[in-house]
Amino acid sequence: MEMTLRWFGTGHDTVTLKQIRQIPGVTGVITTLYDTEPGEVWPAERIRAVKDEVAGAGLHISGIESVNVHDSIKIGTADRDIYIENYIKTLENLGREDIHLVCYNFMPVFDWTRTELARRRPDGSTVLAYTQKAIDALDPESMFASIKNDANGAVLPGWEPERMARIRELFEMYSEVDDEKLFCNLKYFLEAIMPVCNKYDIKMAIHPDDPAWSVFGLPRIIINLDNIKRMMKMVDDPHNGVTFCAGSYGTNRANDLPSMIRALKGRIHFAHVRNLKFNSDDDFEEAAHLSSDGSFDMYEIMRALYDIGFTGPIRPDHGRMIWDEVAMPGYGLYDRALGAAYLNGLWEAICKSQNS
Ligand SMILES: [Mn+2]
Repeated sequence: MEMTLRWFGTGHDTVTLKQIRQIPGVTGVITTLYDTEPGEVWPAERIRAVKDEVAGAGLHISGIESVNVHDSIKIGTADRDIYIENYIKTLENLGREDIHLVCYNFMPVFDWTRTELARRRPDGSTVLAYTQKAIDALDPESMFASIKNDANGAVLPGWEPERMARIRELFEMYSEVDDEKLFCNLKYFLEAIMPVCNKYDIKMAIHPDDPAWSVFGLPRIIINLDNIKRMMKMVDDPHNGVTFCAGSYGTNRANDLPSMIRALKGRIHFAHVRNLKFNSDDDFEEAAHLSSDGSFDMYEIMRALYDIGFTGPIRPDHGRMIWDEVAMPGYGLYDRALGAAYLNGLWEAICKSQNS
């Protein structure tokens, strides 16, 4: 595996490449062109510029998170082929720049959903949290308002104001889309992009829905092993794989994370590893990465990745806000650096105990 950190780009991230370069064991970044809209073609010169910037800091681009998929593709409207064509052009431009991993998601309307961005924990740190009660009591618009007020001035990925201004319209557009239709539209998209993925050896790594169940009545499909298997089988190509996000699949306690990892051998292209602490089945908060701070056995998760011979990029995921840092919720420097160091420590111990 290669340890990486997500980086949103100069002007969009409070964390600098220089800081990332100084986290021991981190050699790559997972980045994006944060100011592009879903459906746009990413210009080759902009990809090259960010690649050069990252290389200039002594790092490299290990993958893209995300190239977002336009709603027309997810909904399956008549104009979807235009946006698929644009997506293919973006993939070609990435492939020509020697970038071979793209994370994306197929979640309708919202990306990840949390009900609090700064829940205070006993040690004074603040974390992202989710409680089903809050979802049940809110409509999507008021939820957006509360998320926005909590975001330390940052624009959260998947919660861009332009999108949220259209939230009613988006819900209306998805009203005819159920799980089956969404699967169908995902298949159509994957079949269209696989030739270019094969040509440039680009691994597509779908990110799970977070939380891994329906929110506000919207369809959600990338939520458990059965559905991932269905997705991989319907377009059976090694480039059609997954981002194994422990914190997202782990929101559903029926998902056994280490055994899912073992079942997905060969098709996990990217891993997000983080811990959650459950207060009840429908209330959880994002703990420190350490096993003892949350509900997951992080050793067993890393061990499963080791056992399947995982060689792709891995990144610590959302961190707590600690040491008075002000940053995009979940994406500060300090706790993610601690997470990377901890995961690297687990990995070293697993490697040495296996080889001794
Ligand atoms: Mn994730």
